[in-house]
Amino acid sequence: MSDVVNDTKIPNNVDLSSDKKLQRALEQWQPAFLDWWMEMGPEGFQKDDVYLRTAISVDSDGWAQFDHVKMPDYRWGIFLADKTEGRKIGFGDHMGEPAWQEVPGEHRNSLRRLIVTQADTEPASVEQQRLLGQTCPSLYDLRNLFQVNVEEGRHLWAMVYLLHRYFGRDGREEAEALLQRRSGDSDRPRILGAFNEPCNHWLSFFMFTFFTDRDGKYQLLALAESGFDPLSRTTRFMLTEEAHHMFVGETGVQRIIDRTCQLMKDTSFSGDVRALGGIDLPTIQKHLNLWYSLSLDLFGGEISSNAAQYFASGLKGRAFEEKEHTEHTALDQAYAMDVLRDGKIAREDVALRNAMNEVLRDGYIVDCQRGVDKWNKTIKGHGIDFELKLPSRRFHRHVGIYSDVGATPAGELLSKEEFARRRHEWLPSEDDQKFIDSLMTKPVYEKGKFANWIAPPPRGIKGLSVDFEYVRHA
Ligand code: BYC
Ligand code: FE
Ligand code: FE
Repeated sequence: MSDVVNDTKIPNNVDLSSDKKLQRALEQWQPAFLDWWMEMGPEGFQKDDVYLRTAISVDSDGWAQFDHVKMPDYRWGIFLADKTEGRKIGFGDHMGEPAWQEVPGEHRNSLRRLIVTQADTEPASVEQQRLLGQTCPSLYDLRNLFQVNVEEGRHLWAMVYLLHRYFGRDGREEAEALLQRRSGDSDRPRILGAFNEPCNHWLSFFMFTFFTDRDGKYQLLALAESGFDPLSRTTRFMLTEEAHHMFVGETGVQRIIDRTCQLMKDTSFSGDVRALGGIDLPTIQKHLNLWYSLSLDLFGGEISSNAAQYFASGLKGRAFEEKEHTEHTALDQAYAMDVLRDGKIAREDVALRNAMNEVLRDGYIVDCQRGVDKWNKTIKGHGIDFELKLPSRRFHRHVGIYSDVGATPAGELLSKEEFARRRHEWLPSEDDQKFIDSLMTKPVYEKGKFANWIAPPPRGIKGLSVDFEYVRHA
């Protein structure tokens, strides 16, 4: 177990104090990070005491501490999972060689690009969510939002450490730039599409943490296989925190569904659940369609020479590369996928290495379906005849083969024009947005109280009761 230092400016288990130059550089980046947090982090809650989990080590049975803290005082630290002695590169052209402890010169640019892309999503999501506190449905949910936000901040720290430690001057410049781009800003946008989309109400927040944080899970799983050992170790620990983000999304949507179904069985229900202040199931389906399709884009093109090169070089593997695959070169193998030929769908074989984005997306889709099945169980449990469905992977795409055509949720191709015409059958309209905004105008700050459109959770955080004061709002 590597030693944890918690009493310095930057908590860490990477022996930061032994490298004074690095320590100074990171200590200089720290105030810039805090400035960014104050400007772009949760607006209106920086003085509140929030019951937060803080990572303090990578020990499986004691890695986190829970306490009320003010967010600007959160101890954002650098924690790498323990080193596996003698670890070897597990896939690609360098398979069997010792994992790299320093950046190999020939892979420097690719590696930096992967790390910067990963890093950029972390602050982006905080920016997207910065106003949500002002319409929170409860203190419990408010706390969960802030928990996700501070941990995305820590994920940024994890990547910035790699940039500073291993990429010299370029790395320091990239670390600066990470605090300068802004989600949704047309002049200096965040790198990936979904991270520039507005996430301005709680239904979107829960869909985002279910679908978009789950892309995070899969990308991190792929990077955890990396031959670049520090990247592997840091992403392995990030995955520990990620599980809670997806829990927030899955249970958040589930609780909205639960409440909607309750209202639909109320004696005053006359066919319009909106009239009773609930979110109707078709509107939930539309938001599912939106965030699922935006998140599918995050895996990149179906056929990608970048992905092939990342795999060949040993930089980015498949999820569970060691556990779930027996053959690790991915050479001389084909992956059959649907492609577009003359405007029609045709099945074609693609070299497996070039299909790595699609392979990762496949695993992601199966994982998403598991959650959707649980949501449907809730609906069924209420005896209501309605089923939520993941749309086809062709639906509403902006990256890859299907970005040039339109498609229905069932996957039938349409012209772009027809898609635009019918868009609001499948995706949230301005009216839907207005309706949701009208539900979520006021925050609920009373202990144990919940907005009308969401059911309370069955239990609180860390064994505490649901009516615990998770946020002491000044
Ligand atoms: N938006 O070869 P292609 C998370 C660009 S989420 C805009 O198909 P590649 C989190 C691409 O740059 C996880 N542009 O893609 C979640 C390329 O541009 P150039 C984040 C896009 O490179 C919630 C061109 O299209 N981690 O942690 O194989 C809250 C063709 O690209 C997009 C990572 O992403 C897009 N969506 O794969 C907080 C892991 N997609 O070169 C946090 C690191 C592609 O033609 N990144 N393009 O100019 C990667 O592994 C890869 O960069 C990607 C893209 C999978 C994203
Ligand atoms: Fe993250
Ligand atoms: Fe996350």
